[in-house]
Amino acid sequence: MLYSVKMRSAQGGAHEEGGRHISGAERILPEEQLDYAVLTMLHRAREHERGRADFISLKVEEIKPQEIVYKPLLSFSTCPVKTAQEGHRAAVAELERAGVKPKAALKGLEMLENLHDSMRGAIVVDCESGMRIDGMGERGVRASKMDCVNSRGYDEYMQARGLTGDHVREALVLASKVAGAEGMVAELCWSDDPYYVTGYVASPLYGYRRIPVMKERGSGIGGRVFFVRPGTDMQKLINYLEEQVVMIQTGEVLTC
Ligand code: PML
Repeated sequence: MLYSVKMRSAQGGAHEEGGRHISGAERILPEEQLDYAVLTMLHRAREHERGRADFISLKVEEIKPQEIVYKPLLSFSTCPVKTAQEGHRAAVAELERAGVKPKAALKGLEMLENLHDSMRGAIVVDCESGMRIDGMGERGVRASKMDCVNSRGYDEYMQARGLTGDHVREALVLASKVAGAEGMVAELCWSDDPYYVTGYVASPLYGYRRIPVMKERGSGIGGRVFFVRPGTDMQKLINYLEEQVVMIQTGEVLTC
């Protein structure tokens, strides 16, 4: 049996009482790995570079096998950039290549640049008009309930490519779930961790394009924009991203 473990932490009280979001994490794991996962999350909530959390919520739920959908891991490659300016240019080019109109790509980028603080969820934007269409305010749409089928195999796969750490591990799994949504054209993301400047553009067509520099060091603002085709059923999309349990697997090494 698998279990979903979720952590969210905030400063100044709970999120729903106006507390500032500090960190979040989520895993889907077999029972024997639960204790370790809970302790790791607790540690992460208390040690985060965005600040000291005074509210930590941990939720553990059983997942029934029939609730699970399987999706492939996105392919992975890196754009050679050295500055945030180059990173933004590369991101816009990648978004356009994936099918986002130039105006919409720039608008999405601006939305992330102009955030006053990080959002827990993502902004959803029409890939042609560049209009925000989720109507979810400061909360945004949260991509949740995903993990990889074989955690150890996935860690080995990442390490073999020189990719270590929670950020990239979690981001590639999340991006793989997001790219599997109906109507999804591309995702733009960079981290809200002040000392982690990497971001990415992910798409069903070109996979996970990692962009090593997307912001200046020290900036605690980051987030995600999901670009979708006009006419995408938003209720269905939100339900998939927030509620559908998705386990990610690759063709060869990672399947159990
Ligand atoms: C995050 O930390 O929330 C996003 C991380 C984005 C980049 C991950 C990477 O490829 O290193």
